Amino acid sequence: RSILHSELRGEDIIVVSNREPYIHQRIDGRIEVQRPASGLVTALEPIMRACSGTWIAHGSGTADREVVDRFDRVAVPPETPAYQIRRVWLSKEEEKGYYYGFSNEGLWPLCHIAHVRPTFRTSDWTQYVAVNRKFAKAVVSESRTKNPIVLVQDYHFALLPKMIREVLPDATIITFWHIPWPNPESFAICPWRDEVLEGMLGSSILGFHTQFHCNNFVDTVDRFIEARVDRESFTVSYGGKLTAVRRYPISIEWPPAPEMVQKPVPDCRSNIRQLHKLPAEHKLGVGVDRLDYTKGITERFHAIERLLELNPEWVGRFTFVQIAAPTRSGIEEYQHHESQVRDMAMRINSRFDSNLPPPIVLKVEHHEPREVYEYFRAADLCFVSSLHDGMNLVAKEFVAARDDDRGVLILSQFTGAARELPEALIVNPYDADQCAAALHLALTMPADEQRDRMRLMRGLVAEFNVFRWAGRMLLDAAAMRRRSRLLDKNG
Ligand code: ADQ
Repeated sequence: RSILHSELRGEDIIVVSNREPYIHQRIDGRIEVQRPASGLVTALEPIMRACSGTWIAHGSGTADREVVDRFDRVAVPPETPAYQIRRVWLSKEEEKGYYYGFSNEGLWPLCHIAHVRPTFRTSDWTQYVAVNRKFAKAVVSESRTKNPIVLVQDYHFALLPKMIREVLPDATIITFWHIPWPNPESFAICPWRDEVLEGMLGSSILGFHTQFHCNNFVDTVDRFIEARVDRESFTVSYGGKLTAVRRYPISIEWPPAPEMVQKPVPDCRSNIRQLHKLPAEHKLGVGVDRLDYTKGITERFHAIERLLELNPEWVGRFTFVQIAAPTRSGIEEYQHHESQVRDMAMRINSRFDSNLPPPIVLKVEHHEPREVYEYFRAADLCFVSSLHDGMNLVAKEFVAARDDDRGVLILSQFTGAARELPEALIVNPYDADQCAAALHLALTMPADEQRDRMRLMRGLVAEFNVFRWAGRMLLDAAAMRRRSRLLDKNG
């Protein structure tokens, strides 16, 4: 952190993300400030605090006139202001086309290949272009210099790098794509494929979680646009500008904030069991996800059903608590998915003896991070069964929560995290029998094997924590800037 501080002191740093790091909104007549639970905010906030930069984001929450006027620009964090939020307000039509439409009905399913067909509407695309332009204007007006460092976050802003580059040719633009990048054939169906690629190639550095996603991106560029791809240095040269394509696996804060792990594990175990009226020695599994079809929640439930069919000794002795945060509920596919998940939990529970504790407890609600950690600390196993996931922070959070070196992680092979945590029980979520076998193995795993696996995973998360993720990107950017200053000076 101190290296970052000295490298970046005095630099003009701007972050752009759809989601804001703090939400100011009126609740019962009073303005309240909330901090949304978001890995992205955790990752970038220490940098913003250190560099006093500007964070540009979509102003969400209930924005009445007073909120818009007073909090268009505001210094945060509220208790010790260190950097600025600059909000971009969107109309209902803009939000519908840019956020729900092209971002989440187009690019999200396109990049995840979770067998949900992407929907591409010209009207959504038009709003996506307009909103990217709106954010580009905000970046230009917020930059104090001609060569700011701009950190562009995610698939909501594929066009932004090029738009910024047109006005600020010397900016250092680091774009991080938090979701997977598919193979060229899959990406090719996007009607605005070339525009998206050209937009992203406005970046100086383009980051993905895994080398596999970097390879897919470079293959897609190579296939569809007139760019020079250098596979030795992993750079793309397009329109006289060079983009480095790099792997930066995201992570979580380490050590975890003290309040997350304050309550001793035995207390968490007994509290959560009492809360759900389960006997003291009852086995507990946990899943924590946004209620998103890419997270494989129905496949997870299917595996639990298969476990109980194949190993009936677990009926009434094992309960899986699924914490599912509602998400994107304005989109039909998500409403459909939510009812599918609810129906499946009910159907499975009704198959087994109703006098015994149920196999599945489904909680469709957001929880405070501290509550999530309490479940992690109380559980015998955590099951992450994403059908495709850029990284998956839940897997790393479970590991961070287990300072007792106990608990088993079952992890989908289709997450970025699986490449870093091979000591988890790695599964194919589409294979219910294999997942059921992993559940049984987890429930019967001896303590010393749990400890050996957990220690290796904790070592990895401790070393490659979120500060390293952000730090490596920024240090690469700083080196790039030093090099170009040197070249400028020496002609
Ligand atoms: P997400 O798809 O949102 O992130 P993930 O990485 O698992 O997925 O992060 C979810 C975060 O939300 C975690 O911090 C988790 O604890 C929290 N969360 C989930 N459900 C919750 C609930 N019910 N209540 C409270 N908190 C909850 C995207 C990509 C991922 C990538 C991240 C970061 O899809 O692949 O890992 O960005 O780059």
